[in-house]
Amino acid sequence: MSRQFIVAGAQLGPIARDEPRASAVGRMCALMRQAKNRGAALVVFPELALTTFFPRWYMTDAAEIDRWFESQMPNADTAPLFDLARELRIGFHLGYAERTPEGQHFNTAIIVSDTGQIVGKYRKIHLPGHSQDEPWRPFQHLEKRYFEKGDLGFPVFDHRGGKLGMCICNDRRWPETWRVLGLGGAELVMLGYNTPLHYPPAPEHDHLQYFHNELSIQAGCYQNGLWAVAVAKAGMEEGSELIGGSVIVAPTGEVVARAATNGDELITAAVDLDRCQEIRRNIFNFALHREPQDYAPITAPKG
Ligand code: ING
Repeated sequence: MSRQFIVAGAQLGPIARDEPRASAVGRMCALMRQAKNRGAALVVFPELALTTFFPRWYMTDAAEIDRWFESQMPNADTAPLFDLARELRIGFHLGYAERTPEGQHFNTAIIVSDTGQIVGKYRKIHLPGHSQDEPWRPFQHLEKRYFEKGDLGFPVFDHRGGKLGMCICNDRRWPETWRVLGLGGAELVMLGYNTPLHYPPAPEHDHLQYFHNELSIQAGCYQNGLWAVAVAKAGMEEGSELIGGSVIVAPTGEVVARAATNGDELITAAVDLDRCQEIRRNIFNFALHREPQDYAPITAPKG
């Protein structure tokens, strides 16, 4: 299996609150066909790609909350995406809200093979925002209310002759995310995000959201010698402006593809997984240069 292939990032524009999952899936199928036409072997869809970003609203009714979650994957709404992947022979990454049979709720992402099999799962660990209604905010960010912290760690999956990892949105801001994936041997990290332009606790940073997005991903790639495909749900969604700026970043930290709109848009790049070694054998040769005996505070318990 060639370790050189084309990856695609399928950025999505807004998904309306009342937009059926079938509509979002239809938009993703169109982007998957585009990706195949451009020779892509893998297409990355955003975080929570099936619905509007529902943590922007305060809800108390369990049934109302559960309507935003998937109890099975694939299911009737997402089957067309899995079927198309199998028909076109293209793999994909999908972010969605997962409700387990035991009733747990996670912000989840999966890797699906080009035969339509789920070959990897990740559950978001860094949950931003808050858990109680905060009426002072123009919109809520209640991920701590609706999701549990992920319980799968930062796994790395052997797939397509390489080592693929995932993270989700806020995870990308934390260097620990990238280092744990790097230590796991990840060569390509796929991630989706829903990032509001306005950050109510620090509005003086609003103009920096695109910069912080790229800064986080470029640093993660360079400091761990890995590729990243980072894909936005973007645009004005139910009154909340979400940043676009989907990017594909090389192990050198260079941005090799970037979205130009805030709508449904495909970006692609040629990836050579062997290029990770330019970094991992040299400047960030973990075996030679890391000094974990001096890093204890990083994993010391909080408080
Ligand atoms: N969204 C945002 C993110 O980390 C956020 C939350 C926005 C944090 C702006 C800081 C600044 O990109 C999600 N879904 O994590």
